[in-house]
Amino acid sequence: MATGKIYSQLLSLKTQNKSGFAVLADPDKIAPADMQYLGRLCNDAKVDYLLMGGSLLMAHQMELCIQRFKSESDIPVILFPGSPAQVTPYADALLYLSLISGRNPELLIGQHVISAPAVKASGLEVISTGYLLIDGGVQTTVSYISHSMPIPADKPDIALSTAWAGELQGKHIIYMDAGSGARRPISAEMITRVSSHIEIPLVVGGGILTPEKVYENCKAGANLIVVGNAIERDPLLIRDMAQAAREAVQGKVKSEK
Ligand code: 1GP
Repeated sequence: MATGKIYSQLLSLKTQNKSGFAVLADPDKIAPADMQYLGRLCNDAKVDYLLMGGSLLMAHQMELCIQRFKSESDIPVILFPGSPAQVTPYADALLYLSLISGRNPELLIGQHVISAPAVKASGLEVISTGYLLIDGGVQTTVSYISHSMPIPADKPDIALSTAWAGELQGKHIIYMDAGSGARRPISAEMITRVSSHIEIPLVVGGGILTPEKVYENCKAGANLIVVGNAIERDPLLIRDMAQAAREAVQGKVKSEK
């Protein structure tokens, strides 16, 4: 039963045609010492969530990173785990990902069985997530690691059918990801096709580099935009990107009048 605080916020973004903005931090790429600075930047920009996770987790610094961030910020931390080893009660919520665009049973159910006891014991808000990998023009780490083929970028109907299947199975949200470092982010056309036909919130990420693209994706129907790489390169983008997500909402309201 999905009744947690963060899920309620995401649902109300969906029902009000609004969008939020989340920063993705990969503990393999950011030093715990930089998490306080990131926390202050996220506070100033009024970012909605910090997502934490990575495909590899070589550095084993996830908990320290979360603690440092939380020492500066009350912004909720949501785990976006690359493996069950990344589940930690230090966060607020967990995207319980099922890679429904792939056909790898380990990522559809196997890893979930392994991680279920730890997830139940964690006390985290669990957000069951239908995760769709979309072709971003380059083989991404997640596609390689997951042994799964992404959905072709020019097949919005396959994305929609997959999202519908996730919704019918009871997933709480759909997350469409072109993969970190994607050369081509997900098209506005695909976002609109999926968003306008599902009742649950839609998260979009992968290869988003500019506030303009954030704005376009929000207008197209994304309820939460996730950006990692571009912000690692230029943390000062956070402010304009978060603002673009908020402004896109006003654009929608205006165009509806
Ligand atoms: C989150 O994988 C994305 O969905 C993040 O992608 O690092 O390319 O922003 P970027």
